[in-house]
Amino acid sequence: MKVYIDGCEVELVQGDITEQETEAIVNAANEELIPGGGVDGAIHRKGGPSILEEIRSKYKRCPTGEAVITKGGNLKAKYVIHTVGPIYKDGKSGEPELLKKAYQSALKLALDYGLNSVAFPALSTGAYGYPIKEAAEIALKTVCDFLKKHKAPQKIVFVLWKEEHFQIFAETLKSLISSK
Ligand code: AR6
Repeated sequence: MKVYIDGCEVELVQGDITEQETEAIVNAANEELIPGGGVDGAIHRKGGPSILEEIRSKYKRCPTGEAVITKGGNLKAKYVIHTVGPIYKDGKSGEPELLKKAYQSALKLALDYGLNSVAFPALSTGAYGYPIKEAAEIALKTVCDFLKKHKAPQKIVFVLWKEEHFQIFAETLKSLISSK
């Protein structure tokens, strides 16, 4: 599924983010920037050790809601933007704001680096337990608002690992567009 927001493309695909050929892919990292499972594990496995070496040489940690950038090592993407989404507790502990901030921080870095295309996973919806429907609404609204404001990056891809997540993102994007 593909839509255009002020001339910028937002695409939803089902698959593996490490296979994306966008200029940057976004990693669902943790505050310690220690490679874990899920997207993080897959990125470090496929990208090779240079990604962690660059992290260790430049960054100590990354607070929730913030992001850092490294090169992409052996990945097809030139850069990896490591952003930290919130651990979901009850939805009333600042999680929506922090999830929004995690997307915004990644998008801001993409802008600073002049990147034209960025792929995102559904941040916080795996190990961090964020309910998918709420997470999809925040992810898509935040990205669309950013594109309207900055008219960049030119292309955003959401890469959903699970069929169910893809369907929920697609429904959410449709209703977001039609409510305009
Ligand atoms: N491509 C795209 N999406 C994927 C992939 C993949 N290769 N693999 C999993 N997903 P998660 P989080 C989906 O756990 O919830 C790590 O240990 C997955 O189905 O990767 O933000 C880190 O080190 C889910 O919907 O990230 C942190 O400690 C989504 O990606 C912690 O997990 C996010 O799941 C971060 O947890």
